[in-house]
Amino acid sequence: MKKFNHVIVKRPCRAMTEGITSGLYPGVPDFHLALEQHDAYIDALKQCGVDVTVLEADERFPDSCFVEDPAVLTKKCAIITNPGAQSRNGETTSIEEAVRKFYPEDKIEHITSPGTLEGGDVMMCGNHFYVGRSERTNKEGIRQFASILAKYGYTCSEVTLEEVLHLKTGVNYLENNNMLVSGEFITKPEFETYNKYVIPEDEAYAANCIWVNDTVIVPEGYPSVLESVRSMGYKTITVDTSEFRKLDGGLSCLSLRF
Ligand code: CIR
Repeated sequence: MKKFNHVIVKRPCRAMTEGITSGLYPGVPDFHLALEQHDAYIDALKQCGVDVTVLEADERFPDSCFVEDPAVLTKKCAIITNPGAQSRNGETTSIEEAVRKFYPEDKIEHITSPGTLEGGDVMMCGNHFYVGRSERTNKEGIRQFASILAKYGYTCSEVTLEEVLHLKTGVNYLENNNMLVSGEFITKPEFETYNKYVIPEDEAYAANCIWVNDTVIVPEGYPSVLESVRSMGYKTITVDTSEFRKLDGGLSCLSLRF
């Protein structure tokens, strides 16, 4: 099934060494290795049949390669978010410029203060969107998001989270009713009706895989997740994300797929 035609990514900047980190995966990112890993990520996406728009690095924003957070792109509209992380808030300007090439002006919506929302907290399952209420995404942000989505015929519901940065740090939808769940998301009632694949604790990082047109990109180094995803019948590609992981970034954070 071809669902996505376009992808936007942004090159990592040298300042990524000062990006936000919880310290869960220790170490300072190696910028040159990050660039190589980013190249491989772009290659993997191209193999999934999408065109890839590559935005230039922006040294003003250390975390700006994680383009998933400043926007949510749907079939019918683009929503420019209002990132809850102060140091990331200005990332929206250049993302909006990029998004304008794909969406008409009247289909570009905004989350505004005091609402905050980051795209990593948004998981699209068909026409329904789950939104994590996190340290980055607040109640007012979710209220605005839901009312924007309603205009376009989409529905939305809130998921509480306590243990992880963003919703998609711990749960990801692979289409065909298949969902990868880890940690606090394993027992959430809202995911009961999906075919849940439980991620072992020692491979928790790999809950963040991405489905792109029937191929699933899996982070390198997580054999049991890779095997589970293959057993679901998907073609897989692995990409090493070790340098982004040091900043709590996963595969989904590195692109906007639409
Ligand atoms: C941050 O803390 O904002 C970045 N270091 C990582 C962002 C990861 N993005 C995502 O999960 N969508």
